[in-house]
Amino acid sequence: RMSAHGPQEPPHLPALPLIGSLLSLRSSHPPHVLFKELQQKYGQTYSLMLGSHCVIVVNQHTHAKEVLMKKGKIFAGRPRTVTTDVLTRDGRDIAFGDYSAAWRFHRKIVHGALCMFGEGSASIEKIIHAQAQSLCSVLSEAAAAGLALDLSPELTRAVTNVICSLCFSSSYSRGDQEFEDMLRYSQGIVDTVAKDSLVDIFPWLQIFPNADLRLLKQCVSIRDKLLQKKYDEHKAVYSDHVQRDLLDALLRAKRSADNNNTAEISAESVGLSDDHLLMTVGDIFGAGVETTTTVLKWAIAYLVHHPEVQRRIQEELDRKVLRIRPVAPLLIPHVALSETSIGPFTVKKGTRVIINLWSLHHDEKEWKNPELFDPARFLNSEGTGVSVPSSSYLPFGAGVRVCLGEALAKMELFLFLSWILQRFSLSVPTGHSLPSLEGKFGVVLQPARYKVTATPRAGWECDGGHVSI
Ligand code: HEM
Ligand code: PLO
Repeated sequence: RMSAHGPQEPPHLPALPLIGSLLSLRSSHPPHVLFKELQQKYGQTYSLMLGSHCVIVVNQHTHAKEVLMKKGKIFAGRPRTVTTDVLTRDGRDIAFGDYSAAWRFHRKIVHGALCMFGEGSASIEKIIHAQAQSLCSVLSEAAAAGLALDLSPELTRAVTNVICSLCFSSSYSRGDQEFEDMLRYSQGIVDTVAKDSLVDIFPWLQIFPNADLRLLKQCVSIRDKLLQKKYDEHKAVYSDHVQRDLLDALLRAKRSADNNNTAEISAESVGLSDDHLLMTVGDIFGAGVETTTTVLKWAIAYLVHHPEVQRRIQEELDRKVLRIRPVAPLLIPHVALSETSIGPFTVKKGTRVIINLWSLHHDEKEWKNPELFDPARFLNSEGTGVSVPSSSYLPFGAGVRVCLGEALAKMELFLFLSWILQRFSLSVPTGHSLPSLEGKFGVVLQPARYKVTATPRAGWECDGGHVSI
């Protein structure tokens, strides 16, 4: 498909006015799977119309890296959509906000705040340890009672408490009403947000229904009340001399911009309005909960399917699960900020680009037996260290829009899984079937609910949580 005749248009799905390429997108598969299949007919990089928007779909890693890394700044834009505008007060956040001075500034503050937790008594590692310990004691209780257990609520609480410590210096105990409310609104947001940019265009999900928008607005308003409460509490005790968490770091940046009220750096122009601060902390809180929890649930589902792997588990489990079930199979759509190209193909300004991570991670040319769960493919030939066997692997994206939580997420996945697997063997409860590995496509790819039996391993029978290290 390479051409010697200079720049050319990418292969295009048939399109009609108004409905765009809708007719070619009818399928019973979720979009990442359908986009992978369409390669057979249109090649690895092709374009289509979603309504009136031109979208390029990239299914291959060299083009993906050109978009994310080599031309990262050109493709750093984000589309504006009705639902993400509702969630983020018109894009005043990091993840769904367009490329701007405010976006750059907020990434910097978050990065700095997360680095601040590197060492010392409040270090991220210590916070995770404490949560892992309390998670394992809950598992012990269930194990002692011989119960089949849905790990989801306790995993979520452990992961939430880590990000809560980092954002707000707070945590939730079991049965906390605010925590229960958070779970409910967050699932409501996951089920509805970003559907209008992508999912609602697909006929089997119907045109984005009003009931969804109503639910989204309801959930966002509950979330905003929670964020506002944390914000007010922080403002009330704020001091320039102590920085406990991310929210303090954001407040400090705002104070110094407010004091330094020169024309160039007013609070609104660098994005330090109350709205911006709330939306940034909302992003980190939301991403901190939904992503890591989802990967842990996938990991455990696969380990229940593969007891032999469970026995052989070593380090860096995160990498291994992240290939087979990427949390964000289509990343977040990118937008070309100026006219450019991808490989031999011309790209007009304003074109949306979808990187299909699903295709990259299931590319038969790069991965032998892509649907096989085989963590050993990430080990070197001696089995002593980690090596990535293919460059078609980008679970956190890459370039200027790379995930901000990569280091945190890897630390959580490694510590939580190690703690659990050191102490327990996980298996299907008698009479239950194996967890489904299919996944429900949304802003994150979530596994269906399942139960497991946790059996304490030899030497850990007494009390899984209370150990000295
Ligand atoms: C963006 C993956 C955990 C914060 C992203 C993107 C991916 C991703 C694929 C989109 C990149 C793009 O659009 O090109 C993951 C995975 C995680 C994880 C697989 C867990 C296993 C986290 C955590 C945080 C976080 C724990 C919170 C600290 C963010 C933010 C963005 C982002 C703020 C938006 C960056 C931007 O648009 O500039 N992540 N993430 N993520 N992630 Fe994560
Ligand atoms: C999850 C539900 C929360 O209530 C709000 C929220 C904020 C940030 C989003 C996150 C949700 C889903 C996962 C996202 C994250 C920003 C980056 C991350 C989209 C919607 C990924 C994986 O790209």
